[in-house]
Amino acid sequence: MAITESIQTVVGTSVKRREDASLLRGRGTFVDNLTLPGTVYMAIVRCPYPHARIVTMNLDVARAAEGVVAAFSGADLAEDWKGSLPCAWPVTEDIKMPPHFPLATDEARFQGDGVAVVIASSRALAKDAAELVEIDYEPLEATADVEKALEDGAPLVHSDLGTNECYVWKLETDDFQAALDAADVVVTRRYFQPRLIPNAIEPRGVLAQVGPSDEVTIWSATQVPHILRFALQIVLGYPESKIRVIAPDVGGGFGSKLDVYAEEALAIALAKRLGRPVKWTEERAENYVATIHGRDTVHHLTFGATKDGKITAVKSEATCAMGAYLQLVTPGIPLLGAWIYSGPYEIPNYSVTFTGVFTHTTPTDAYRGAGRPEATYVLERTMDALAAELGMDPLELRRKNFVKEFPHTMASGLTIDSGDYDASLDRLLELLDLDSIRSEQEALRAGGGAQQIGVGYSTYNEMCGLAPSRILGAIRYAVGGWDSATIRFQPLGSVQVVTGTSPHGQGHETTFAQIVADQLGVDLGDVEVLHGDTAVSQLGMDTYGSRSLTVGGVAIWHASQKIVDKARKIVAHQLEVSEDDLEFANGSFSVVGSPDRAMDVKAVAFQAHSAHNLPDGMEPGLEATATYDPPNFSWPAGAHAAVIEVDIETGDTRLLRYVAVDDVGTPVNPMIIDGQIHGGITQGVAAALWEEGVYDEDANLLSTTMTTYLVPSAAELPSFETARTETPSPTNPLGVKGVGETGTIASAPAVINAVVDALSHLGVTDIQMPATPERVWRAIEEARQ
Ligand code: MCN
Repeated sequence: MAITESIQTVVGTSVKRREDASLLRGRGTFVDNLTLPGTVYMAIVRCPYPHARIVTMNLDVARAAEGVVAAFSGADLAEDWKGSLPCAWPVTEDIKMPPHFPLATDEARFQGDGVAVVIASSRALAKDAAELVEIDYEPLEATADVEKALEDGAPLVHSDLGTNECYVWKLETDDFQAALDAADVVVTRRYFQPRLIPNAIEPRGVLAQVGPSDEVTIWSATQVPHILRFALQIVLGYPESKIRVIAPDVGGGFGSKLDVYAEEALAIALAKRLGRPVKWTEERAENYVATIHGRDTVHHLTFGATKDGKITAVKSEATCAMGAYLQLVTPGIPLLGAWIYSGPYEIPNYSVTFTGVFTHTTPTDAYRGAGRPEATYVLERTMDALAAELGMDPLELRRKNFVKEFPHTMASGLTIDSGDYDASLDRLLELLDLDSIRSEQEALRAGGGAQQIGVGYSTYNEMCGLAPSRILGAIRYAVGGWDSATIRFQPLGSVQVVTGTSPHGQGHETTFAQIVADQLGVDLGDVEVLHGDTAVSQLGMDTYGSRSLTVGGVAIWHASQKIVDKARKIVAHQLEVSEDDLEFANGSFSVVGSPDRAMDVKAVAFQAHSAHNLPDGMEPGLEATATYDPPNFSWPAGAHAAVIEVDIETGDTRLLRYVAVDDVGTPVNPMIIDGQIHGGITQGVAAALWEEGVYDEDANLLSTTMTTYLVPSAAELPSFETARTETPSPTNPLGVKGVGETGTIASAPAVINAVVDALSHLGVTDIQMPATPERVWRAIEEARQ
C-alpha cells in the first residue's frame, strides 16, 4: 500500500514511552495529588445490605461531628438531579431502563449502593462521620444469581418492572434451525464466566469546583472526559459549554472508568451547594462494590458440524448479569461480542441471543475485552469439545474452519477486512515446539506422578476500534465512533498534537508523536501530545474498545496530510514554483530536479505565522484539524497457546509457558504493543486461574479485598513469549489494527483448554473458570467415580 510505504523509520520502532519518566519517578499528577484552596472531602454512606428499604435516616449526629461541613440523604439531594445517570446503549426498543440517581432514596438495591453523603474538612473526618449516620433499614430478599433471578417468584430488583428481565436481543440468520437440524454432529456446552472486579492501580477519584457563574471544572480519573461532559449536562443541567472535564494522569481503567458515576455528579452538586471544591478518593474496598464489575454470564453454546469437522452452524444463548442498575453501556457489553461468535471460522449459519438480567449486585459494564472475551471463551472451549467429539486434532479442526479469503462477510453480517489466520498459527507452532511438549506429557503420564502437563490453544479474532458511527447508531449506541486531531505548529517549529482520545496507560503520547514525527519529518522531541482536557481537546470520543490508534491515530494522520498540503502551498508561493513541482521528504520541501531550492517545514511554520508573504487569501498559522470516522471496525487476530502444569493430588496449577502470536496490522511501537499484550494476557490468565467476584446466596459480596479476590503478581506468571504476524488493514492509511484488548480476549480459553488437556487422560472434559485447586481437584475426583 503506497501510503504505508511512505512511512519512515519512527513508526515501527520501539521508542521508549515518554510517559514513563515522570510516572516512574512518582511525579505523575493523579486526581488525589490535586487540592484546591478550601477543598472539602466527601464520604459516601453505602448500604450494607444487598437489598433494603430505607425506613428512617438520621444525619444529626454526623452533622454535629468534628470537621463536618454538611451531610445529605438521597432524598435531600433529589432536586439537584435533572436526569438519571445515563445509560447510552438501550439495545432494544423495549429495554427496561429503571432510573438511577446518584444516591438511593427509598430502597437500596445492592450492597454498596450509596444512600447518603457526608462532607468534612478532611477525608478521615468525613469517613468517621459517615459511620455516625443512623439508618434504620428493612432488609429485603435479594439474589445475585443471574439464572435464579429469572425464575418465578425471584426477588425483584425493581419491583415496579414486575420482572428482572432487562431485555432480550437476538440475531439469527434465515433457516438457521434447519441448518442445525441437518448437522451430522451437534455439540452443546454450558459455561459460566464469573464476575471480574477491575483493579486499576489508581482507584477512582474526583475533584469538582463550581465557579461564581456556574462554570464547572471537574478533575476525574476517567477514560471518557468528553462523554462525561455531556452526561453531566444530562444529570445536572449545566450546559456542556460551562463544563470542563480534566482527566489528569489516570492510573489504568480497563473499561471500569468508561462510565459516568454517581460520585462525579455528587461532587459537582455538592461543590455548588457548599461553594467549595469537593474531593472524593475511592478506597480499594469501596472500589470492589462501587466501581463496575465485568462478565457474570451463563452461556449455552452449540455447534452443528459435518462428520469431517466442517462447522455448519453456531448458536449462542447467553444470560448476562446487568447488576442492580444500568451504567453507561451495561446492556451493550454482551453485544460487543455478538458478531464474533463465529470467530476466525467460516460458519454459514448463526444464532445469538442475549438475555440481560437485573440482580442485586454491583452493576456490570465494560471490562477489558467487553463481550469479546465472553464470545471467544465459549467458542474456543467448544472448538476443543467438538474436536474431542469428532476424534480430531483441535488445531486441525481450527485450520479446517479458518476463514481463508478476505474481505470476508460473516454470517453475522459484518465484514472482516483482512487477516491471515494460518500464518499466525504457523508462527505459533514454530515457537511452541509441540512435539517435545507432547513427549514430555506422555512421559509424565506414564510415570504416574502428581505433576502432569497440558497444552491449550485459542485462535481468535476480534472486532475493535469502536467506530464506525453509522453502525454504532444502527445498533442503538447513543454516541458516535469518530475521533479528532489537531496538529499545531508553533512559530519556531515545535508541534502540538491535540487528540480526542484519553489515554490512561496506553502510551498515546509516544505512539501518536511517532506518527506525527514520521509524517511531518520533525524530531520526535519536537512533538508534544495533549489530551484529556475538554478545554484543550474540544472534540473527542475518548479511549475504550481499542479504538484510539485506529480512530484517533488515523485522525492524526489525516490532520498531518492537511498540514503538508497547506505548507506546500506556502512553499510553492515563496519559491515561485508549481505545487506539483515540489516533493516533501524528511521534513523538507524541495523543487524536483533542483534539490538546493528547498524549505524545511519548520521554516514554513515561521513563514505561516509571520504572514509576511502568504498566498492571497490564506489564513496565517500552520494548524489543521481532522475528524475521522472509519468505514469499518478493526479486526486483529492471532493464535495463542498455554502450557500448564497441574498437580493432580492438590489441584494446584502453574502456568509454565504462554506463547502469543498476534496480528495487529502495522505496528507503530512494537514495545508498546508487547506491553499491551503482556498486560492483556495477564488479565485473561487471572480470570482463568484466580480471579472471581463471589456473591453468597443472599447477594452479599464475599470477595471484598485482595485477600479473597486474587489479583496475580508477576511472581505467579512466566515471562510470556510474544511474536507478530503483520497483515496491514486496508481500511486505514496506516494499516493499523487495535491491540489493547487482544491478550485478554485470547488467553482465558487457552489456559482452561490446557488445564483440561492436562487432565484429559483422567477423563476430565470440563473445568469452570477460575480453575482453582478445589475445582480442579473436584473435577478429577468426579471423573474418577
Ligand atoms: N499500538 C501500536 N501499534 C498498533 C496498535 C496499537 O503501537 N498496531 C499502540 C497504540 O498507539 C496505543 C496502544 O498500542 O499506544 C494501544 O492502542 P489501541 O489498541 O488503539 O487501544 P487504546 O489506546 O484505545 O486503549 C484502550 C484499550 C482498552 S479497551 C483497555 S480495556 C485497556 C487497554 O487499552 N486498558 C488499559 N490497555 C490498557 N493499558 C493500561 N496500561 N491500562 C489500562 O487501563
